[in-house]
Parts: sequence; structure tokens; C-alpha cells
Amino acid sequence: MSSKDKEQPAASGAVDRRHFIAAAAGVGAALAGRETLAQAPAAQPAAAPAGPPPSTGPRLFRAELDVTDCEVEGKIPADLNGAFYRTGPDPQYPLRPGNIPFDGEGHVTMFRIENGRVNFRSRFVRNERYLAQEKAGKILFPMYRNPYLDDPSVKGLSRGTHNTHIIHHNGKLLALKEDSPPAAMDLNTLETLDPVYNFNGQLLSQTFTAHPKTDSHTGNMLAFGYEAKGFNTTDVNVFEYTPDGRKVWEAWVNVPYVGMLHDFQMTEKYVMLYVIPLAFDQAQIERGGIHWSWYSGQPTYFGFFRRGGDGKDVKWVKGPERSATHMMGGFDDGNMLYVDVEMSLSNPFGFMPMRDGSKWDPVRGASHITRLSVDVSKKTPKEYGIETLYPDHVGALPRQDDRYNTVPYRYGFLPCPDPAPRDPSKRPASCYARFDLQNRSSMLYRAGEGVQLAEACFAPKGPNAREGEGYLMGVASHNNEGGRADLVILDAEHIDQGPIATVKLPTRIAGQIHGWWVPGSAIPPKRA
Ligand code: V55
Ligand code: FE
Repeated sequence: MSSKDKEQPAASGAVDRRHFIAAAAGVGAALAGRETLAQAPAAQPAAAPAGPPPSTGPRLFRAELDVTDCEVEGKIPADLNGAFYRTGPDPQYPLRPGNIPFDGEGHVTMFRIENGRVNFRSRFVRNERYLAQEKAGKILFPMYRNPYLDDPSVKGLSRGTHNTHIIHHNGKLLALKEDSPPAAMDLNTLETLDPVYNFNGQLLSQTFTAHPKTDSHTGNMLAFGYEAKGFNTTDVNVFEYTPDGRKVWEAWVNVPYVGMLHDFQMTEKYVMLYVIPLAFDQAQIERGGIHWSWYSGQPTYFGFFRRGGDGKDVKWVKGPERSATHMMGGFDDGNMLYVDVEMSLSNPFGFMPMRDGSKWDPVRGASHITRLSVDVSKKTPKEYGIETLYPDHVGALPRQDDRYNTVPYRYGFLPCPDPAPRDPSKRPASCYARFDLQNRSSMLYRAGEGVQLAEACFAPKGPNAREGEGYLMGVASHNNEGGRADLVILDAEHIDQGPIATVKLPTRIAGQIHGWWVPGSAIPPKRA
């Protein structure tokens, strides 16, 4: 299958552009309530103000909250015991002009669900950057992944914001940002325990991805770091840790060029890396800009190598210009390696500069769930397959039942604007789609008018639940109530029936990029 065989053309211009901006900026809508990422940069103040920062700003929240025994509409399922954690950027001080909404300090929230009750808590990650800036009373790291502008006083400190994802590993929460090591936090209190967590010295990479996977057979944590030997290095370190924190395998490879390696895939036999033209831009960095720009005309590379080996067998299969940010799932059958990604023709982020100075195109930036495939039995595969799985659904931030990260899977979930709006004169409803890949069908949960859904997270009904049997949850922000947040909890097999329970918070909360479910059995009892 060639890349042209089964791919959909770019979405037609006849479709409302706002639909695509909202979709491409699914992340941002979750971040900012009514704003989208695409609109966000213009809303920043024109200069870093002198004196104390304004208490409010378009992207700032900053309030750390506790709500005990939250108000609930409906009934929390008796078998739902655990915690839903999420993180996102919440700038400690207003972002500099030209900076992007992927910068800003990580603010972690927790919905602890037990015995039909919910306690809510949110805390900043008190990492090296946060503490230094708190002391100075100002921003010391003014530009996204550009150390050249850093205040001289922060030399040697971790630049990590830990604003992208949060997972649990070996009794700790790990808050993640792909340019630095994790920060370890307490699963109950959200206290930062270690601002630069290096797995007791085992982490050799200078960075750690925001998207580790869990081995479906062993429960091992599978992860990697890119720019692993420092700023602008082509080195990638891929590694595997047991659930009790022992490194059991690692390999080193080099990418063909330094692009954003935001996510990756591991299957039973293979590691897959995907290089996109959101590329390192030295000239832009020297001008005071961010780490990346979209380098039109550059190829993509689908890289793969065997797990358990030394990485020397890595093969890079060249493909057309595309973007892919998040993986929904992936598996191999011994001959073919399949990876399902959110894919767009060009730059998916309106705030990431186009290197050629052209205007960002929200239609070419709109993402579809797309299956990439390579025949790994071939000595030198010449191309990889690109097949659009759900041409009607435009969205980012797909998820699956994470117990199926490395094996064949059937169900996926995606936040998306209503693919079949009943009233085309209105903004399409924010939805969750549930995909059944076995018969390529889909099911929809439509949120109400003025509600924006963040990324969803799946919680299995119990350790022995079937794939997809459990709950789908996510934060719903009410634009017409100042961004006030609910947590909606759906039956993951019947999301079209609407929430089983809605946890009602009294206020807006810090925004989210990604969230993670931790079963109650993995949360240590509270310390006295
Ligand atoms: C993403 C988010 C990031 C980042 C790089 O969703 C990629 C994609 C919140 O930070 O730094
Ligand atoms: Fe991500």
C-alpha cells in the first residue's frame, strides 16, 4: 500500500473553518476554556510588566484548590475507586509576547474517587523552575525551549515545566515535559518529592517523553528521551523499567533530523519513532523565538527497530510531509507494524511558526485518526502506508484502554467537534467519539452548548474487565459560566447515553493537556 492508496484528501473548504480551528486546538480549548490555542498568542500582554504581575490574565489561573466531598449529579459507580490526575500549563507569571501556550508551569489536579465520593485537589509542580521564579518574583525562563534567553541566575537548573502529562510509576506520580527529566510527586498530597527524578541515577537521557507506554504483558514502563544528549542532539534513548523501578533494557538511535518526537509506539516486538517537520530552528532561537518551526517540504521518517536489541537495526522509512502528534494505539503481527496516530497534512498548531513565513492553514492542520503501516519483514521497506480510518472525525488527543498499549486493540476514544451537527448555523458541539476498530464504527457523546471537553481518560471497571469495559471521564468547561468545570463520567461502552455521574466544581480549574487514571490499589495509604 502506498501513501496515496487510502488517504483522504484535505478537508474540503466548504466546511466551517472554525470547526477545524477548534479541532486542531482541542488541546487549547481544554487549556483555556473558551479560547483556542490558535487564538491564544494574540491575547498575551505586550511586554513583561514591571512590579507584581497582574492577578488575572488570559491564560493564568494560579489558584491551588481543595474541595472536599464534591457535589455530584447522578451516582458515582461503586466500583470506581482511584484517582484521575491531569496536568497543564498555568503560567506563574504572564507569558512573554511571542511565547506559546505550551509553555507555562505545570499545574496538577486530582479527582480522588472512593466509596461514591470525590475529593478535588490542585497543586503546582514545585520544580526547580517554579521555586526559582517564586523567589525572584518574575519569569526567569522567558521562552519555550529556548535557553538563550534564560536569566543567568538559573544556569544549571532544570528547565522542565512538567505541564504535559502525568503518570504513576513505582508508587509516585511523575509529572512530565519532554525536554527534561520527570518531577516526582506524592499520589495523595500532590507535594513535589523530587523536582528532577532520574530513577535513582538510572536515567541516562537528559530528557523524558510525555508519552510513556505500559507493556501489556509485563506492566513495564516503556519510554524514551529525544535530544537525549542535550539541546539539538539527534540522539534518542529508548528504555524499559519494571513496575518497581528497575531499568531492564535500553537502546540508543539517531534521528535523521531533529523534529518534535512528541509520542512514540512500542509493540510486542518493535519500537516505532516518527520524525515530523516541526523541526529544530536554530536561527529562530537566536532571534529569541521558540524551539520549533514548521519546515514545509521536509519528509517524515517512520523509524523502527527491534525491542531488546541495541538499536543498530533501526530503519528509517521516508514519507511525505505530514504531522502526527499523538498515538491512539499500535501493534505488530510479526510481518506488519501498525500505528494509529492523529495525522494532519501540515502544522497542527496555529501558534507554531511556519518557517517559510506563510500563514498557518487550519484545514491542512486538521487531524484525522490515521493508520500507518510498514512491512517489517522486508529488508528495506521503501514506503509506509497511510490510511485515514475515520475521515468524518476531526480531532486531537486520542486515547485507548491503556492495558492494550502494545498489543492489537479494538476501541479508541477521541475528543472532536460533532461530525454530524444537527444545526449547521451553530458551533458544533464538543464530543467524545468511541471508535470500534473491528467494524470501523463510532459512537458519540455530545456535550451541551457552550461546553468544551478536554482529553478523555479510560478507567477499567476492574483488573479483569474486558477491553473497553469501564468508565470514560473528562473535564467539561462551561464557557457561559466563566469556564466552571465538571468532571463527566460515562459508561465507556455506552457513551451515547450521557454521564452516569457529573462531579460539579464551584469554579474554573487549571487547564489540561493530558490526564491519567490510577486505580485505588496503586495509591498508597495516606501518611499520618
Ligand atoms: C505538545 C504539548 C506540549 C509540548 C509539546 O500536545 C507538544 C503536544 C504542553 O506542551 O511541549
Ligand atoms: Fe501529548
